[in-house]
Amino acid sequence: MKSIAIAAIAALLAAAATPALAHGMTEPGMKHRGAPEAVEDTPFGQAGDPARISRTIVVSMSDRMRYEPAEIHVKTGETVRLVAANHGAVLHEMVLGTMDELKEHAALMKKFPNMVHDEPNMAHVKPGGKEDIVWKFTKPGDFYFACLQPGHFEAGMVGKVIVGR
Ligand SMILES: [Cu+2]
Repeated sequence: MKSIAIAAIAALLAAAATPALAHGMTEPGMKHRGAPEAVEDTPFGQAGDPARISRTIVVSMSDRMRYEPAEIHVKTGETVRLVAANHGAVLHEMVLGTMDELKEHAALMKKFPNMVHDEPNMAHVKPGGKEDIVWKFTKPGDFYFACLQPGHFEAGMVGKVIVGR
């Protein structure tokens, strides 16, 4: 009787684990955008709870198409407030993602320069302005942030987030 119950639970767990696994191995072209309801987990983490911020990291952006710092180290599970500060004279952005996703997005921005979207993983910052991204890094790995204003990413406006275990 007990072993039957355990087997049933194991089967349930296996069934529950399968979609999570499939989700982890994101296929190119699979989108994780525009779900305002629950907190959406992405391959690079999820929108963070502002009440659980462990650190604030200011990242300055300039018309030299660079971020300072260009490399950020966080721990898995850490929620940080990234403050994107624009010290340039033109609009800059900080968009978090995987390299594949950012490249895809940059190509799309070239085709549709007026495409407007606002998601928790991005900040669009006017000259002289500041904007926050509160983000929880849920998985270890190397992730990136980039400015997707046409030409900026290609000019090297990209930074790296290294999420350690
Ligand atoms: Cu830019």
